[in-house]
Amino acid sequence: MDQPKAAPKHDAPPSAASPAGTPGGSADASAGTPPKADTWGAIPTLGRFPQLDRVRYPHDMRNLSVEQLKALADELRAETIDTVSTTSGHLGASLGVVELTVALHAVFDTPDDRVIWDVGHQTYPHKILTGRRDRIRTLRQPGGLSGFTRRSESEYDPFGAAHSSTSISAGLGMAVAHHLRAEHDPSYRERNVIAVIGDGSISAGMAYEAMNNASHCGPGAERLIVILNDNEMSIAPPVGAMSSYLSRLMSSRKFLSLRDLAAKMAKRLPDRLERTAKKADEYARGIITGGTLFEELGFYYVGPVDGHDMTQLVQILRNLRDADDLGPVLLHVITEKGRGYTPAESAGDKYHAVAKFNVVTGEQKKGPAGPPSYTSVFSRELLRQAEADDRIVAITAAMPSGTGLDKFAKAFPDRFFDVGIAEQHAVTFAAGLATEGMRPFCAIYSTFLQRAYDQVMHDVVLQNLPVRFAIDRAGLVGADGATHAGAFDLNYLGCLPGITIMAPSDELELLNMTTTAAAFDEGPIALRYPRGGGFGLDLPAAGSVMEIGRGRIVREMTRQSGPERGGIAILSLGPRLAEALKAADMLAAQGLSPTVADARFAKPLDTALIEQLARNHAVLITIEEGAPGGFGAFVMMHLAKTGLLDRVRFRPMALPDRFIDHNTQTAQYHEAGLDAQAITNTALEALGVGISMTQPLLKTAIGPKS
Ligand SMILES: Cc1ncc(C[n+]2csc(CCOP(=O)(O)OP(=O)(O)O)c2C)c(N)n1
Repeated sequence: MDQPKAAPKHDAPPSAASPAGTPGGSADASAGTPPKADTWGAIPTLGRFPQLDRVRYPHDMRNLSVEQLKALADELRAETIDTVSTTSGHLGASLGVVELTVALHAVFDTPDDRVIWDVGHQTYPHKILTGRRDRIRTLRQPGGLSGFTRRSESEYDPFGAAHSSTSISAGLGMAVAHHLRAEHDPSYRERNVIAVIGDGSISAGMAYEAMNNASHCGPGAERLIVILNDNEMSIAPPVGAMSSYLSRLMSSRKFLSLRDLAAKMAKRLPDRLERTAKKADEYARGIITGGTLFEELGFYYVGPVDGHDMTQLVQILRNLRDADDLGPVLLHVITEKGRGYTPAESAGDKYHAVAKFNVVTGEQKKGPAGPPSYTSVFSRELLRQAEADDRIVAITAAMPSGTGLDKFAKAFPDRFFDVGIAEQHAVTFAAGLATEGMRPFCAIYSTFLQRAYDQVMHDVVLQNLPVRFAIDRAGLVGADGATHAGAFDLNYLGCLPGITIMAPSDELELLNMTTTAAAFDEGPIALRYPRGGGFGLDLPAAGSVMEIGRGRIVREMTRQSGPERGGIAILSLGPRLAEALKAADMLAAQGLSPTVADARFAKPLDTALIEQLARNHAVLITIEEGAPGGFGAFVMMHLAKTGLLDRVRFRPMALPDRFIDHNTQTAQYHEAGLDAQAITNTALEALGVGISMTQPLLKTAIGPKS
């Protein structure tokens, strides 16, 4: 592969800011002075980490010795810990790749060479080394850096991520594109493409689709280096045959030795020597014993390698960079999640995702004790149902604790299935279970269920199989941002014929909807509920079965505003009901008395309720925690078909037609225009009165649409 050029082509920072690492500059980092920039001086740890202070961009590292890189890694780790202690976030994965991050940026010519991080949750050290240290403490904060990779954030993020297992496909596309471009433009330099993927993420089908294609994809693909970051952890301990295979691969071999490295250079040696070295290479790589799965897929397998040994890492990466014709490479690197921070290393979850914490003790800050989460209410009721009904089974795609199914797993290990990061398989597996009379609950976050859309349509809904979709994290989700927002499930499910879709307005409703789903055998049924806590309602010991497709009036208009119909109706789907009720109070303060209804079902619609609201009110507002084209659109369609749209002033309120960045959930909904004030404004505007009006409304203002 190409040697990296002396100077990167990208828009490099001023060399004055990085004297030690300036291409051609002194290899003695101690000769440099810390960079100065507008916000650089605001870094709270500046001065504490001498080696790190000299690295603002990767080219500042390219002349460092291995010893200096080791020192840099130690400081980078400390900076990462210090940062996440104040921001919260994905700590464990980031700590595991500190050495790998340093070695990659030291050896490869980033950003011209592309480093793609799968999921992107392990990129805090990468962000610190790629010009973002001065903003790293804005990570996941409003207006701050994203918790994942993002093309718009940095040229060092060649591919945006957050959903797993995309890196090999994207990297392959880039490698092939580089080749095609170079063919037509001799001045275009082909680049190395490195995809770093975890042992959890490599369990997903998409990774295999990419590997299956890589060695047959044509010229360019040979520049792809897949680095399998094997820490024997996903969020939970990884599951499945692939995970066992990797463990066997790891334990059956010693870490790659220097002899193996020499063998990698075999092609450059004279013939006889080449043969001997090649033999050693084959032996070391296990080809004699049948090779690895990756070799069978056409990859040049190298490993396993100690991912915390900087000396080895740098040597191996250099060799891979400089070798010309290995084909697509798979470098198997063994790392430890949470490495170098005792509280993380000793925690069961390796601090995969942490709240703000005390650096000395590792103790995480607990938020104020709030009401139980929707997740926990679902989990508790499902357990109760499963105790009484042994046909109930639960499926998660690598998210046992996030979905609350960890408790189910403990109570009913035989009826619990963690299928790995494999949402597509999870859905069709559930379909198979349903064909044989089981009652599967497939608990998947709204955003990740997007992966399994065809399976939902083709394998479940088309066959009318009673799979229960427990769709957690529906709506806006806060600090994880747009990649994780559950914004689209009402749209992508709502258009499927025959599916039932429920959305609880509070935790009591969720309890009853879980009970309803358990009892519902007539076809596919989904319940979508949000991230976070409910309202602290007293919950009965058991839920009750609801009538399918029947909403409820929560607050009835008390005063008819005119001789005919008049007034406002707000029809809410999901937990925006609380905001609708607040809006009703705000409107009441202005002399209006809206009707507020809870739709409960996005499908089938409660058409009787909708028609009643449209007939008896001048204004009908719908509100939902989803993108345009969901519940409001279904209601509008019904109104249009029945002619009621001609009579009522209909105002659908949904998320705006753009992605909402990370922020608190409350701020996100405010930005989206879906809070009580926005509902109030919408109502007043629909009535045709000024929103600043404080006097009680005139009867004429709330008469029917002319
Ligand atoms: C499609 C999809 N499903 C689920 C997730 C949630 N998720 C985020 S990280 C992660 C575990 C990844 O494990 P691994 O690749 O081994 O990386 P590690 O965190 O161990 O470094 C999961 C399941 C996701 N990001 N994308």
